[in-house]
Amino acid sequence: MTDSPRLLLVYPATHKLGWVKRFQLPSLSLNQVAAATPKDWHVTIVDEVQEELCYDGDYDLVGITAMTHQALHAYQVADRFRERGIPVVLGGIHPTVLPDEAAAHADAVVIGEAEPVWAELLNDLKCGRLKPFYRSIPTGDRLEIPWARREILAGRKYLTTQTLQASRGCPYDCSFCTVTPYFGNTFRYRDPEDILAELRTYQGKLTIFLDDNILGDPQKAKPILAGMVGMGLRWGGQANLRFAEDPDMVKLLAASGCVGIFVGLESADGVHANHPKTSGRSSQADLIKRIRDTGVVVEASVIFGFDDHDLGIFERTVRYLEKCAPSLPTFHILTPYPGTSLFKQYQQEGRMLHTDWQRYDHGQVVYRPNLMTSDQLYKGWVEARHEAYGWSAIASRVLQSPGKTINLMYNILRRGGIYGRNYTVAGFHDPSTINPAEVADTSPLNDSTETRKLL
Ligand code: B12
Ligand code: SF4
Repeated sequence: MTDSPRLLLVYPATHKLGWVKRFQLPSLSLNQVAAATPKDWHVTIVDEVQEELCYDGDYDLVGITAMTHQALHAYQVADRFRERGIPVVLGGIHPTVLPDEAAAHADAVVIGEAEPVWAELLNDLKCGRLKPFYRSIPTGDRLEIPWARREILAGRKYLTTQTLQASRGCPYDCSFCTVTPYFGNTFRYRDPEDILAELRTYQGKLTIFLDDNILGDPQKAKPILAGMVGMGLRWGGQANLRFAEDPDMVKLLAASGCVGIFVGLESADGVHANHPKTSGRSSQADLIKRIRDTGVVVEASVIFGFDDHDLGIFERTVRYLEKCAPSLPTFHILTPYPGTSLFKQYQQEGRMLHTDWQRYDHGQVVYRPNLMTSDQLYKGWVEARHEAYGWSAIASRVLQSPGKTINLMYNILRRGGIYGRNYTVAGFHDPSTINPAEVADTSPLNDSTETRKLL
């Protein structure tokens, strides 16, 4: 290893994006790894969404991040560097939930958050005693992490490089979500002063909080929002709708410079509707209206495919969303990700169709739904999106919001994405390409020794 060792961090891309790539965010996952790297290392980040990855560079270590849909490509990238004798570390949500699988393509796997174990791993590498697994387990209610190294991204064309997290973890433990089992069942917040000090260094206005639920603990979120009042930032993030039960919180949200908030409604009706995380005393429609009326754009997400969803769910959801009138409705197909309790349940019931991870992206059906076929689920999702982004539905939503021009613009952009997508691309969604024999492939996943230790 040279005096100034060289680290390459890779964000794998699964498909090419056109001009839309200018509206993407850089990988905070990799930037936080960069920030946790001792200063004697030279760090390069390559984001395949934005640029070509060159495989013949001279590196002492390559680190690759992966969500589930990126995992197979991440393994290809890892294999190519390892063929050249360059050690590879895999980290991120997918290697965290399936570390044994990832270990077949890596010299080491980081299970969980990098910060507590990264310096030790780099030191072990220097000493030639790299271990196969480094595990960090979230504890306590404080989050102490270094500021992301945004200077590494200088000159790159992203929507903004001003992304950060105020908190990690979430106690709600939704059956379809990977966050609680792996990032902790409490909200761990950073010291508000540290967050505000970081925000004061920002040069531009647009800022995105990448927390799972930035307003999840209102007592902890309020000092952060109060400190942001007057900073002139325009920020977005995601949260659960419940915060809007408190009218003061909604006012503070708008005053702090929030321009858009993403909330999960989950389901228009049935078992997954009115989950305690989304609502309590007031209806979801009232809560959405309360936020929207302050001028903050509300993007509300629903999921299709829960076990109590029958064929009527698509129509009922579209009508329900007309009533709630979020600025932007978003539709997802239920995706049981590995590591979730839903995945385990469906696997035990023999309902997982395959483990082609590239298809685990909320836009394809990877399991057998209960009250409809997978094809009906897919078609219902396509049709609901088309209906919700028809011109009359857009007009009705936009007319109910202040900031009509900006709302119209967002809706037209989203409509372009929905109507412009070719849903018949071979292999994109074609249940006939799924080999039922692959169902058996899912069974060893729960036997992963590393996964068992983590759970
Ligand atoms: C920001 C975000 C995005 C951004 C990513 C932008 C970018 N360039 O990174 C965008 C909007 C593009 C996105 C898209 C999607 N996302 Co997303 N996203 C998130 C979110 C909210 C935060 C991720 C983040 O940046 N966290 C901050 C960093 C610092 O934390 P971190 O990623 O956990 O990284 C730490 C450790 O994991 C580890 N680590 C991570 N990588 C590496 C690498 C190495 C080498 C090492 C050592 C360590 C390490 O160290 C880091 C520091 O502690 C997470 C929720 C979550 N809690 O993870 C969902 C999440 C990752 N997304 C998810 C999903 C499903 C998606 C979509 C598929 C959803 C969809 N269809 O709309 C799409 C994929 C679109 C596509 N085709 O690419 C799921 C992933 C589930 C899974 N098993 O894969 C999550 C977990 C949300 C959830 N609640 O389930 N997402
Ligand atoms: S509230 Fe959101 S982040 Fe929390 S467990 Fe549920 S889906 Fe995941």
